[in-house]
Amino acid sequence: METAGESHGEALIALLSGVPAGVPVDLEFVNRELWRRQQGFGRGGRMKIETDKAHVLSGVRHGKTIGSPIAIEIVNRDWKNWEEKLPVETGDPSRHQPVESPRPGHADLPGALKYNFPDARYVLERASARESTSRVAAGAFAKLLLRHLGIEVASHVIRVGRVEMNRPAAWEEIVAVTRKDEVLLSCVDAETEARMREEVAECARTGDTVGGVFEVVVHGLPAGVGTYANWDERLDGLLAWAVMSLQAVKAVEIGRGVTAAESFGSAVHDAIHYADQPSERPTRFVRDRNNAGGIEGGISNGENVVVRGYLKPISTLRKPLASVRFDTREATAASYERSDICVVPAAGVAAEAMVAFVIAQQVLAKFGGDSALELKRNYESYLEQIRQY
Ligand code: EPS
Repeated sequence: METAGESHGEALIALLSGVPAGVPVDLEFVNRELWRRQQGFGRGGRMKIETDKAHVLSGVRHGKTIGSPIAIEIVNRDWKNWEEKLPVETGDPSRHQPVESPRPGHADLPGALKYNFPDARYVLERASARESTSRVAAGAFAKLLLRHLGIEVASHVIRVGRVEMNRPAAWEEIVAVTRKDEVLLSCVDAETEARMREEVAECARTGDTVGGVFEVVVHGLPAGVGTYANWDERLDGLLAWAVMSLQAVKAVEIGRGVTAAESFGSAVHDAIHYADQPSERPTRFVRDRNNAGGIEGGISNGENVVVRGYLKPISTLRKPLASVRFDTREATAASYERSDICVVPAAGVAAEAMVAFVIAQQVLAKFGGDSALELKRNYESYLEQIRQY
């Protein structure tokens, strides 16, 4: 997957190769994923301007993938306000809009130093989480491929600032959250969500921002995807990399990885049983809990894969921290530009896309196939193999 585009440029681009031919493409689904990424209590004014829509330029015909690279364009409606400020050609320098003092926590300062920019405008444009729009568009195609095999990916929010959801969420509850037509903080528990809203509302009042934790769950992935054989093929490592690469994610946890470090082995590892009866799962080896988050030894074990992302608070503060002017070196407040207050639900949607992308890549590496038909045949033959094991 490759992405291109600036936050206030003409459009965002996603390019995805390697999707087999014949995967049914539901554009309404792709656009709903983009819509989901734009939602949440605590998003800023930009989301009122944009209505992100996938304009598929290649790789899909008559409602199915054709095996060719898929190119997607998402137009920035805000571009009309930026054409003169951020032209492709030199334009009128008096119309340009420099970012004059770097925001602590953002890419502004290291980016300006690295690329030798006089201010942080170009840094902001590409480091912005608006880039995750392209990932969500490409990730929607990964989800469509996985759905063809009966594998689903969803997310929910388990913490906003100081407010934590302290009960486990059932898969059906998480799916119900993703289907809502009004997105607040994507918490499965209404009472906890109300307290999360209060946390965000307080930031709106004080000019502050707040982070949190989202949880992505993969349902229906069979045992055997990923491997311990090489360090760079471990499924947990690949997922951690993909989710950590999202803007503002500062830690990634697989299953109960964080609390496992402070517990005894007997309280952490998930005992193995053999079920009396077959179920809809291919294997009768089962667990009564899933602290491992569906991955052991870098391989999926047939339980739900559970990946948590820890998000720092957005670094653009309406009441800015101390900074320094790029031009004069004088002390000043950090630049402020229209921003969000809380983006944990949106980050969860972007993380679903990244998780779906990694799982789809690993599924394709294991089962292969140039067409959806061939992929499914290979996949089902493997399911039969582990059913017979
Ligand atoms: C956006 C994410 C945020 C918003 C951006 C849209 O970007 P950043 O990571 O730079 O804080 O601020 O909106 C704007 C740049 C704007 O003009 O309001 C997103 O996820 O789409």
